[in-house]
Amino acid sequence: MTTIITYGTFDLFHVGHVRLLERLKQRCDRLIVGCSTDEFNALKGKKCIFHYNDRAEILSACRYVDFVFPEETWEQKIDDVKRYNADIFAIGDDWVGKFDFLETEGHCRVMYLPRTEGISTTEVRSTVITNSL
Ligand code: C2G
Repeated sequence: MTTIITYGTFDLFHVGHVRLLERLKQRCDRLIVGCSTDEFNALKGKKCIFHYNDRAEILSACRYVDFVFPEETWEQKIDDVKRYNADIFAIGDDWVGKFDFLETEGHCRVMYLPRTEGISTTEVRSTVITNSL
C-alpha cells in the first residue's frame, strides 16, 4: 500500500490539475491531497474564485483523489506525512527543490512531476475576464 501526499490551491480546477492527480494516482494506491485554505492562500498572496469548501468538494469528486484535508500552514507537512503514513510527497516541478528536506531528513521520498504546459488558473482567470468585457 503506497500512499502519496500532495498539496495545492486547485482553484478553477483545470486539466493541469487533473493530469497531475492522474499521474500521481498511477504511482500509488492512495492519494491524499492537502487543499490550501482561503486564509493560507492569503498568506501565499493568492485570492481564490472558489472558496475552500468548494475547492475541497471538487477535489473529493475527482476519481484519482482518496482523501482531502485542509492545508493551513507551510510547517504542517512533516506532521501530515506522519499522520497519513505517506510514503511519497509529490508536487508539480514549479516547486522543484523546495521540499527536498522531507527526504533528506528521512520523513518520506520526494517527487516533482512536470507541469502541464499552456494552462494555469491565472490564465483561465484572465481569459474569463477578457471574454466578459
Ligand atoms: N499544476 C500542473 N500543471 C499546471 C498547473 C498546476 O501540474 N498547468 C500542478 C502544480 O504544480 C501543483 C498542483 O497542480 O502541484 C496545484 O497547483 P496550484 O493550485 O497552483 O497549487 P499551489 O498554489 O502552487 O500550492 O504547499 C504547497 C502549495 O499548497 C502549492
